[in-house]
Amino acid sequence: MSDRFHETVDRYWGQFFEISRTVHREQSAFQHIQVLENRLWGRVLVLDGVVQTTEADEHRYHEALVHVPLTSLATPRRVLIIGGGDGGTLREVLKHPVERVVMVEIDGAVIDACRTHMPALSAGAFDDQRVDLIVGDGIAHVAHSDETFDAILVDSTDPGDGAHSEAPGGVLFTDAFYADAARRLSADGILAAQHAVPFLDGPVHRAKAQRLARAFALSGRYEVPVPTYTGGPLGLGWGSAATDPGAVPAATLASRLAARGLAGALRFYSPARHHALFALSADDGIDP
Ligand code: AG3
Repeated sequence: MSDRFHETVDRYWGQFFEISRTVHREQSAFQHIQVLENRLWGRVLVLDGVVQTTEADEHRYHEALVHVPLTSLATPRRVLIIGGGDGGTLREVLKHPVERVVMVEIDGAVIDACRTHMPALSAGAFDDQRVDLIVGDGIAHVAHSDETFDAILVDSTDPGDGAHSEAPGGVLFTDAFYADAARRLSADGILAAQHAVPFLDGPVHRAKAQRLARAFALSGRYEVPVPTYTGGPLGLGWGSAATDPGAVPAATLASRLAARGLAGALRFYSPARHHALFALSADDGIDP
């Protein structure tokens, strides 16, 4: 029998992958990094035992994290990515007519592993002239930089509070971080952040939503179905002083996509999908 990788995201339940090949395995200064190969999903990035992204379904997550906020904005010019070491978020951001993207990833080893072993994720994005790549602490950057951005995208490991509270992503979800991030946004700018799987991790997701509500005049959440994230759709949170991404009319989204050369060019995201992602049910672990 071939080797199996068992995910450790939940204590009581999970998933396994047949490993056709272990491509890379390393303990970095921050976390355990694996790139595995599976016949169904292609290469799989695993950090501290949790599946982060696979070649076959990564586009769903990255398109939802990026195109929901960026298509909700009339003129997104400057974007800050916190995390995102695999490059998928950066690749999607660069499809918009942005002028500058600052990406702050704490673990250079993730960037190197993904550029080498999962090059389709970044697809050359790290070489784009518009990109300023910083290997460093995103929290410190947001606290100390005085640059403002039209969008801030938090593409991290899970927010924690449970089995993975020690993960480097956990510290990105404090009141202080969101307050600093709110100061770094332009007047109509939007922050979007991954917030783990609500059905499995309801209390964590609810706590993050409450923090967003304290830091931003407008805030809310949406969800994206990604097959290799177990336990139901992945939750995302958003915050803004002035733009509600769930309330932008489909016709506006469609004309922006067309003006940016993106109509029909994306695999998952569309104006209809945009609004579908905001249609939440009461049983997702959030609403008591
Ligand atoms: N970051 C989000 C991974 C979420 C996994 N969590 C889970 N299955 N509970 C992905 C990084 C991709 N750029």
